Amino acid sequence: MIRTVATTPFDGQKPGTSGLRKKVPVFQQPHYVENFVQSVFDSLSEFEGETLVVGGDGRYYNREAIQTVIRIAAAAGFGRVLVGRGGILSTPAASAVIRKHGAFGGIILSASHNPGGEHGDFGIKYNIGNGGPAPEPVTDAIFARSKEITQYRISDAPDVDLDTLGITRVEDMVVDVVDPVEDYAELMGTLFDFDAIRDLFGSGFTMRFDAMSAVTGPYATAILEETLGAAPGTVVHGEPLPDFGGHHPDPNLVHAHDLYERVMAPDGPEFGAASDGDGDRNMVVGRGRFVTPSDSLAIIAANAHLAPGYRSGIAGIARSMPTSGAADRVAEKLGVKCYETPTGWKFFGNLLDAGLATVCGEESFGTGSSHVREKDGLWAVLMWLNIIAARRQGVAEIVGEHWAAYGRNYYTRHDYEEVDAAAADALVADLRARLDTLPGTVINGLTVEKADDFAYHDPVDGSVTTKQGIRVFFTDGSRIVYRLSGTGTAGATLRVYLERFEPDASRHDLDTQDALADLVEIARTLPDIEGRTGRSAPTVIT
Ligand code: VG1
Ligand code: CO
Repeated sequence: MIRTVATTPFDGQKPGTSGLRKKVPVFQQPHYVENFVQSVFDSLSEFEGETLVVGGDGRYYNREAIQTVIRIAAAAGFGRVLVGRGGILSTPAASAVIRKHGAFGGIILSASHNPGGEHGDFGIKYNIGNGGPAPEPVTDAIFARSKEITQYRISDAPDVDLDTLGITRVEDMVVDVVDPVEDYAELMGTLFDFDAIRDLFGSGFTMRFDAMSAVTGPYATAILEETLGAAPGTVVHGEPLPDFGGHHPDPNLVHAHDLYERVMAPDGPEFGAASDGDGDRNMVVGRGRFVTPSDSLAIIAANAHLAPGYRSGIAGIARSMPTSGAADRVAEKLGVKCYETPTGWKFFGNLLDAGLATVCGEESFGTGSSHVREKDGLWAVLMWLNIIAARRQGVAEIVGEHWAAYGRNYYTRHDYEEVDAAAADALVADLRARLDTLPGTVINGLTVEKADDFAYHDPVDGSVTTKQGIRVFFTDGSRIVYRLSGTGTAGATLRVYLERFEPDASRHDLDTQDALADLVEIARTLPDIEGRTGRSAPTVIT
């Protein structure tokens, strides 16, 4: 039976950079999930009888939220729900399933790289029919609806058995529990030269893939070990756990440090990779060389033609504004455009749909392509394996040759996490107020060339998105960017992005923090980070 339940709005159900993210206890409040999901459906139209894809990264509260989504979808009139077995679907796999089955959209339960568990974070994200995150007009409508909601409609059917493949019904709606890996693995097989990668592993190439006890484990095991012949044990922490084993499922030099150390050891594996909570991020490290995400995007773009799915070349590149300019240099050489978008994958969707870009990336360990509408961790890893197999070179050699050909963009990001939100807002507002007076100023020997607040003009739908980050450019080509995170769940996180281009190959082997030391100092003092936030050093440096 379908019941109508009276409810009142909750404050703050505003989707951020990538969906609604809050602490688990917030989501556990009665009506909280129901209100948000009903607000999503109330903001959409003409989905009667259509298919909705549902799945998540397996974190704490995943199964409970999925049951609620299914009951509300049935009451709203969806014809079919495709849900991953065990409630599992990585974010890129959900995108692939939406696209392959022509679904109306999808609901992804994840807080991505944020920690999980009973007191950790949870999240809900709506993706549209192209497989990508809902664009701003849709998320704005969802938020507006959440502030006015007075009732939701829900089936009182019992829980669906999420662990058994096959079809059941909730009211008139079909619920199809599907293998979470199958469609995704098939898609990967069409993009990459699996035979060449199989030969690579067959010749003794060693790898360690750290799934960080998050969603990518089943995908990586099926593809790397079972399909491509990587040695058993190549995938570690391969079982998705509700609390990610108590770790922070963020693949970077801080949270995947163990992987880094192992690959750097002389007797370690030749290649290491890791993925985040929901499987859309990736970290790539070769013996003797960590690859920054910005470099990874550039190198993938320059070598994509080596993979069968991209043999005819790429139409264009897109990168988020804070991502380094390394990809721009590749685009220039290839004679294609490089688009600069605000942070968050939702801004790539239009460019990909319009065929303007093929490869996209963000400095935050995200790379992907037109095969789905999300960033895709395992895709990036397979692309690297394909490139390594085709070039018969190791990661360090490939990166070294890339820098020699294009120059090196030294790059680092300094995060100040959980700072006082008002202080962070004031810091940014103050920088914004100084934009006009900064040009010409000399700080620590560097001269400010220009400064602005990044605004994006979408070339496809003409929409304008303002206030996407304060940029300070220096006359020597260096750049500092300041922006506030839109994915945190406590206080504010100030992100400071630093970059300097170095054309001289004899200076390509410096330590990144050393190479950028003067810029780091300027970045700290220009807005007086310590005075305003009480922090003398960043929480996380990547
Ligand atoms: C961060 C990253 C951004 C990424 C987003 C979602 O956002 O900076 O590049 O798209 O996370 O990634 P923010 O607003 O906190 O800087 V994920 O893997 O958390 O979906
Ligand atoms: Co993620």
